[in-house]
Amino acid sequence: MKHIFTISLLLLFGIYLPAQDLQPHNQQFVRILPGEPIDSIIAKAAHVTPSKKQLVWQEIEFACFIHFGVNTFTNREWGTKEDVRHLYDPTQLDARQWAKIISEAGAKEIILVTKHHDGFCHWPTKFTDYSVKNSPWKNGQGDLVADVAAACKEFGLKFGVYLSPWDIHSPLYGSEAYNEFFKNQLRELLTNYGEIAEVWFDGACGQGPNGQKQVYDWNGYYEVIHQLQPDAVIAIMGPDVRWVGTESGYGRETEWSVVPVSAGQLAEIAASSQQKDVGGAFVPIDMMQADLGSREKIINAGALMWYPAEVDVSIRPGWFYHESEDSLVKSPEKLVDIYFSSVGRNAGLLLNLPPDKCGLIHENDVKSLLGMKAILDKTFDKNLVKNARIVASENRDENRRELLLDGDSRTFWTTKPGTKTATLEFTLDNQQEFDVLLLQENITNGQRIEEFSLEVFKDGKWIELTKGTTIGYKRLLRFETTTASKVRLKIISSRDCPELSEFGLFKSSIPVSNLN
Ligand code: FUL
Repeated sequence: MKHIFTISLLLLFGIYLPAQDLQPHNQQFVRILPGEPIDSIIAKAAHVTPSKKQLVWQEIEFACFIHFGVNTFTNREWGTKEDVRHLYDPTQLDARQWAKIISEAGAKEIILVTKHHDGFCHWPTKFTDYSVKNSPWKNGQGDLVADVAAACKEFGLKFGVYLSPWDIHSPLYGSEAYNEFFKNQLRELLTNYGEIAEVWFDGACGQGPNGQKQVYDWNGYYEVIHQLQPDAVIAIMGPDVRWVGTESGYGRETEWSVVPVSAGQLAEIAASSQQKDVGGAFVPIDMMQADLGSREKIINAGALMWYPAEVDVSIRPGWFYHESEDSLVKSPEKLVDIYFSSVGRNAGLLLNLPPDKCGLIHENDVKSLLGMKAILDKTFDKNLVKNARIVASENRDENRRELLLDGDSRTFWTTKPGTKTATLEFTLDNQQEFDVLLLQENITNGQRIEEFSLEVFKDGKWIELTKGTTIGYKRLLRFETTTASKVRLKIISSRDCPELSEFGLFKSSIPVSNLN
């Protein structure tokens, strides 16, 4: 009896029975006990892992946002309650042009703004007349959501929807009826347009037409998504993907996908992961803090969860198209810098392209985007260590170290159980010139590495070239161009056995000093 009681207590508090050597299990959420020893907390943190859909999302790496709407025609960033549907009349709108360029740029997903804060709907919704069906575009016969969904399918892209909870137009806004209206809109989007990979909820919550603010039924919104598109991640105001904290395009140098959440939020977390009732919006942490997941942060947590970062940024200063910004499109070099500082810092990149009044992505934007792609393709064309001989300080399995160079982020090298530091020496057939380091961790078993450095062997001694903290799904570091035939990666600190899936050295196709 006493045993049963102890076992249920242990299970209740997320302690794992000593089936084998007290190793924590991999899971997306884990509780921390009051007074739990630090080593045990760190071991748990090392085994917090992405859900299946979070993993699929992470591997997308690069997605594009499309902000197009009545604001495109009124030249505004945020609409007003003024009815401007008569202005929505793109003459050459071509969602295929968007998808073609976006897939050529190497992105894997489009997230379309289906309704911004102004309330104008880009599909012929049954629930309001403030939509494309009452605009001049295609004499009210158009459906932008259907066009983009079809174009994504044609070009092999995933499709996501942004639906603004804040609605300046709806007379229902500020009442319980609005939540029903919003859920009905979600149901239309999640039923009629095929597979949806991501639902993006904005945090903005302003006043509606009556000056009222809405109390959002987040729980109800999540339920609709879980029911209709269980594989879709819910981003920003949701449990699967977090906002990186700025709209600058730059993630943190130390970016943990395992973050602390307070004990008070445990019930909500458990419920949301099981797709049950949750209370408020799922925003467990202040996403603007500089440090989210260091040891100091996690040892005081009530629980830990896998909650990866998304970096959203526009190719222009604004999210919507403004002719006055045609000369302010970010350069290819700037976009490359953003890529290195988002995808290369363990985050997903969501780059916004705002189509112009004709309904096309402007030529300046296309030029920059494809310019970025050309630089990245040339840079990452050849892993210069591809045929290197590898000597590891320790291998769990002799053959596995070759997996570091196989281009597959799900195969990995690791150390023997218990070993948390390591060195990996790569010897090349001849001298190579390089200035970019690529590292990937096998996140299917968690994010663990806390500190590493890269050294080159020159004039009979090892010299440090660069160093970093977190790796996660992907880490890219640039440094002064160096020529060498022998390099060494040092894993200085890790929360459990380091599991590295990829190692690469490249030569940037543009000077590394000239990237801003
Ligand atoms: C913000 C919105 O207010 C902006 O207009 C834009 O949609 C951006 C992605 O999110 O919160």
